[in-house]
Amino acid sequence: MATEPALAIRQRLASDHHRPRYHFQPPCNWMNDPNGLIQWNGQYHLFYQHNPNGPLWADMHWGHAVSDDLLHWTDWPVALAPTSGGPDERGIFSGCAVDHAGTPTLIYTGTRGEHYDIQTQCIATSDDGLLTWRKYPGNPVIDRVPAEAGQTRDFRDPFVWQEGDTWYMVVGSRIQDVGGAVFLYRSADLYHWEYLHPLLTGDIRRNGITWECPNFFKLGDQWVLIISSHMGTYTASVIYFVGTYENHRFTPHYEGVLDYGTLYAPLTLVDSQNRRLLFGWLREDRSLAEQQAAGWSGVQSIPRVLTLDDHSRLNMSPIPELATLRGQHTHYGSGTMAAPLAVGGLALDLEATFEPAATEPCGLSLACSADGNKRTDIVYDPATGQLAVRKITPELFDITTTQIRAVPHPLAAGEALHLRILLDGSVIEVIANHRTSLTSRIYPLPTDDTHLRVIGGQALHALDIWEMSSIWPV
Ligand code: DQQ
Repeated sequence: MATEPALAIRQRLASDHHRPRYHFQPPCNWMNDPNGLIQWNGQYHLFYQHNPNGPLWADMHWGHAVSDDLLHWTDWPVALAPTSGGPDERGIFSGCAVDHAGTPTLIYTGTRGEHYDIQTQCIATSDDGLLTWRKYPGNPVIDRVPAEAGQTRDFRDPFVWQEGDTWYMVVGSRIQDVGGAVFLYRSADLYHWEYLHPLLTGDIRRNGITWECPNFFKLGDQWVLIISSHMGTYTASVIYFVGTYENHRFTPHYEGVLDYGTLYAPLTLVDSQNRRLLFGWLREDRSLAEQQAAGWSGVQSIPRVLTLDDHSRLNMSPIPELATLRGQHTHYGSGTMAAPLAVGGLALDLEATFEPAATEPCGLSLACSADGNKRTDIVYDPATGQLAVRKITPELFDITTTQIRAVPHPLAAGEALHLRILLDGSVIEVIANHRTSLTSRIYPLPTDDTHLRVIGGQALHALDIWEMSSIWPV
């Protein structure tokens, strides 16, 4: 199904060392949210917010890629494009996919109006194995925001599931002057929807004005609501709530941050192994002019397997399939490792365990110059209980440039620090102790800065480094 032009474009851009080698992105141009995740006849389908005509956000379509293993993807044709005069004429916004009694069905937000002022929920189906899609002639299936929202615009990103014979949908929105909200609907046939009530409403001061991209699902014996909060900052914008769900009422008892960095608008699916998998859009961290010049923007995270721990915290691990991309392996045991280590390139999977002393920071410096002056530090400070990603560029007076993100990561008494780090060109996914996620992008990234250094080597217990192979046949 891969088309020559797509592969040719990938080949042309492959020498751009900012581009990831083992994370999914389209051949070129803009991508944001993952959409419509579904496994069909064993194959994983990833749809995504896409501008097929340029590297900046505009004119939203749904791009489409297919995979047998969640790692190697084949580009399929664009699945959904705006229809002039239709309810999605201004753009196809985010949504989900379901198996409707054997019919693959996409449920998405159609937008109209110059400022996307009219947002409605629409449906499309496929009868040729998810290749082409036919929009339901009766679209939209939900045509207005519930009156209690007190506003008429923000109403998007349907997430649908089935309980027995009944379908349920949550839609991201807001209640004027109150805060973000997720509205709950019910349907017997997927096409006629009855509004029930807000599933949850936020506090405008704490968690933002508008909630986007809700996901609501059972995990173990609890229910989890994930929302992306449009706060205009990079901090704590993907939030989750864990609680009970009875009589269509959700009562959260725990609130956490899913990612503190550039991961946004995540979407989940359950696969045939009964795993709840999460993909997230890894946003860029460079100017629009640089994105335009590069010809591409946006990356999908490596899918993560979600579980809950005994404290109701969401735990996340990159899919175990990732191990199949691991090549050259280096292992270090405990003890000081002062000298910078030359590692093979900028596509690495790392696991490190530290037993932090009371005061000494520990962690790893990645993408280091040989002299160690230029680098990106991923460092835990036991004195503050904070984990940070800090980019050091000496040219700018030894101070950080693009980013320093320090986030809370409290360790229990006697708990070791575990770091899982996926470095891939300009992408860094950091997950500490399976529960604190801090994704970042590194720009600019000189090609020769491929050393690694341990910070606080005395605390190092074990370090494993794998060089990763590319997922593309170019
Ligand atoms: N992205 C889509 C919206 C969604 C937002 C538009 C989140 O549907 O609310 O591209 O990144």
